[in-house]
Amino acid sequence: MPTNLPPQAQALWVKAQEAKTKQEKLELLEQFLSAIPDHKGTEKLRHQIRHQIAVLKEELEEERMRRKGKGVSYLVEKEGAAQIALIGVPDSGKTLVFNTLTGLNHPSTSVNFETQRPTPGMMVYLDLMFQIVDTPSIFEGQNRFTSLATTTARNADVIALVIDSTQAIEAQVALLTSVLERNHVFLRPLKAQVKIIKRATGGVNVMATGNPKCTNKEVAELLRQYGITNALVVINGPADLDDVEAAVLQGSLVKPSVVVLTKSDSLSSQNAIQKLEKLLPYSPVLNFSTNEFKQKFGETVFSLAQIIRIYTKPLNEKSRSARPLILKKGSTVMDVVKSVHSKLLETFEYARVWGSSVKFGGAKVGLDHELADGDVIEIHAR
Ligand SMILES: Nc1nc2c(ncn2[C@@H]2O[C@H](COP(=O)(O)OP(=O)(O)OP(=O)(O)O)[C@@H](O)[C@H]2O)c(=O)[nH]1
Ligand SMILES: [Mg+2]
Repeated sequence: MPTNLPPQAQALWVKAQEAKTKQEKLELLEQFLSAIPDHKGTEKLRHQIRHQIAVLKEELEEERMRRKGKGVSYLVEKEGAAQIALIGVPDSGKTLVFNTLTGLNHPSTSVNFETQRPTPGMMVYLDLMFQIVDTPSIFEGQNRFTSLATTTARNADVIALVIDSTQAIEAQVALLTSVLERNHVFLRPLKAQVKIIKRATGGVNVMATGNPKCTNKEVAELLRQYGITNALVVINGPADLDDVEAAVLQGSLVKPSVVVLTKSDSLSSQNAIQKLEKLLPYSPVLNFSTNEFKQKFGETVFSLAQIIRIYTKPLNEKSRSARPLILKKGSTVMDVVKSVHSKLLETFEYARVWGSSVKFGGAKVGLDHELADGDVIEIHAR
């Protein structure tokens, strides 16, 4: 059963989403929180809103400090082909892994809580760069370090769980996944996925596959209660109205992840790896203590980030660009044309492509041709 919020609470939530400033949003969320009825069905929602309030307060405090010229921003702006957050419990070896990948030399000793804020560095892989973000340790209870780490993870393209083989493995996995899930980040496909894409017009349309447990009419009605009158709702799997409401209120994310097993120089690592593969069936496990670690990490992250490299070749030139464009897997010629110049779409005639997406080098293709990693493209326009 959905949380059945009173109309007054729903109205406050809608207003909070439309707030122009963080301060305004904070005040509205506080009002929303006190308008949520206090019963078992709303427990998760109240917890989540309390967390949102805590994060907003933290961000406002940080902005105040920054204005005074103190402190720096904690949100690491994305650079490179993908951003990877390293998270783990105290002393699990995050900073040592970070140093190995980036070639930097940040303090990594047995002192607990050494890393105090998210810190970025770049890693070279093939002809592209990944941004690696080291984070403060995650530990039990609401605390500033854990919230800095989870905020970083929520923003990243790929999450790397750094697991210490000398500490209890189940407990580390349980803590990290529960903290992430509390922040609506999931490392596994959800049994039912609901995606809400807001639009300017067209009413509420529902596209459902896999026997949803609610009708289109109920979904449209629920969204209307939250002030959403135009949206495409994509439902996969046996979602009920609760799942739809969670998607409206929380924006759940499913993130690709990889496990890095540290401090496992010995042969006993096989045992730990098997355990981890069982606990986290969607995360490949890499052993930090092997010589191929860095190469393997690059390969794994490249594949998890679902990206492709496309090289452009100017007309009448023999060689392609040295640096690739980074695009999402499944991108087409149209995506390249748009990323080169927005006006180019109007004069586009055809493209020639060399690489694995075509049968022969220099094949002529149109805008909807799907490209593959490593393709070279030459654009012909009028
Ligand atoms: N032998 C060995 N030691 C490791 C390994 N990984 C980490 N260590 C050691 O474990 C200690 C802690 O490593 P850090 O990299 O500081 O761990 P952290 O997770 O960044 O810890 P905090 O930032 O303090 O939360 C250091 O003394 C490292 O040298 C490993 O794979 N093998
Ligand atoms: Mg550290």
